[in-house]
Amino acid sequence: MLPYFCAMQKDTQVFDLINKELERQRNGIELIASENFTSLQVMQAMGSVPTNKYAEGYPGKRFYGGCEVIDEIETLAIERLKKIFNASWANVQPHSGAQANTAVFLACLKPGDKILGLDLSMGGHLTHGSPANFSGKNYQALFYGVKKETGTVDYDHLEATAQKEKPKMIICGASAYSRDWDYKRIREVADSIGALVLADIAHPAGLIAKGLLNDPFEYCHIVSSTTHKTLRGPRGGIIMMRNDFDNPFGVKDPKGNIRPMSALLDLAVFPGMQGGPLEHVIAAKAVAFGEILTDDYTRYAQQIIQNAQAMAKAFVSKGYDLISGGTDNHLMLIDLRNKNLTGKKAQETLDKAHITLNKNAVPFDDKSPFITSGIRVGVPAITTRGLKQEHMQTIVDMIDTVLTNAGDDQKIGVVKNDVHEFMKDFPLYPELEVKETAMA
Ligand code: DSN
Repeated sequence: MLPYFCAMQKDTQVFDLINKELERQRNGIELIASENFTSLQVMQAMGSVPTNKYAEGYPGKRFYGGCEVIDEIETLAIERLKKIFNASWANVQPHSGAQANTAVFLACLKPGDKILGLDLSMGGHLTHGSPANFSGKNYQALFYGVKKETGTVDYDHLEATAQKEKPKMIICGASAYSRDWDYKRIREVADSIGALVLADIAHPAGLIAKGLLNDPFEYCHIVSSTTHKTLRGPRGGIIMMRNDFDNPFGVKDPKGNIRPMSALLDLAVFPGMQGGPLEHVIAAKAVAFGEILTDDYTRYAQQIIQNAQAMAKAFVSKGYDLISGGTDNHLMLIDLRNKNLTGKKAQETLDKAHITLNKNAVPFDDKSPFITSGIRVGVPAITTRGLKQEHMQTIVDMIDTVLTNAGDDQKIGVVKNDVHEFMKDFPLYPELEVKETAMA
């Protein structure tokens, strides 16, 4: 024990709560599309000594001494990430996906420039221009949507808006969209007006990494992502490019020099909008990237798609209205209006049975974002736990029983017990012990 830690006892208050959270994760069925379970070694790296180190700057160019090992860690993370996506440049320092997008905007645009993204109410993301977010406050945000008849991106509308408004940047990517993207078409539109294309692949990144979805790097100038969704790493963000290029809009570095995009992006992350990087998280990112480069992860990504398709089919067979009729990726968006339920009610009722998902606006929703008409269901986390396509029907049956008996706590209680029994066959972190007291 170090001298100044002597007075400290183990903080049972906090660790009991952490144990309770472990039990919650173990017992339940986790269907939040943006969540996953990292490996133990990813968590070990996250809870490790690089958390003690300041390392402002980049490998070989730090503002602090003693960064030689940190440099090796960060370089390893960068090199592994570049290999995964066949990228030529990457920045692993963004603390989150929102930070990654903030840096891209800072590097590429001037305040007041026009951007064009998928409407949040149609499946887009806050950082793609929502008025509540920096992206909608500092930039002039325009939106495209999905077609009412098909639920798929309305590329004609995107193109018409782009031609009329001439945004400087077109953003593709979503947080609640179950179909693949036509990056080629978006790039053609962008080229016709001299715009940049940012692909935010936070959700499907793991599937893209393994070639199971279209490759955004072929057509999009810049690609951002989180690392904790399908990529199954620690919570964090990343920015990548396959080909570097000079910023076409004359954005300069702090010294007034025109620089390649890679340099401007690095400067935008630090010192532009972050200080010291979270090197313990970067170490955990490196571990996760190493896992993604394995064949085991390839099989995992393939299983995600098989599970999502089996689950979508099971929902459709029970009369659920899936936006776009199905899925190409890891998630599905369900309109519950034909079941006379709101998203809020569904989420809260399923929570009682320890089935966790989130309410979500559906395209052309008539309810507020706090109520919503839909739910978003994703399979990355249950796939990590080892569930296969043959288990998807069981889960949909349990969800359906809960939703069709929303007022019947006794029936929901029975499902909750079934959920616990079912998930015992898919142990989560068996290496971690839970104290009796925390299980009460
Ligand atoms: N909050 C994330 C999601 O659930 O998709 C997006 O940032």
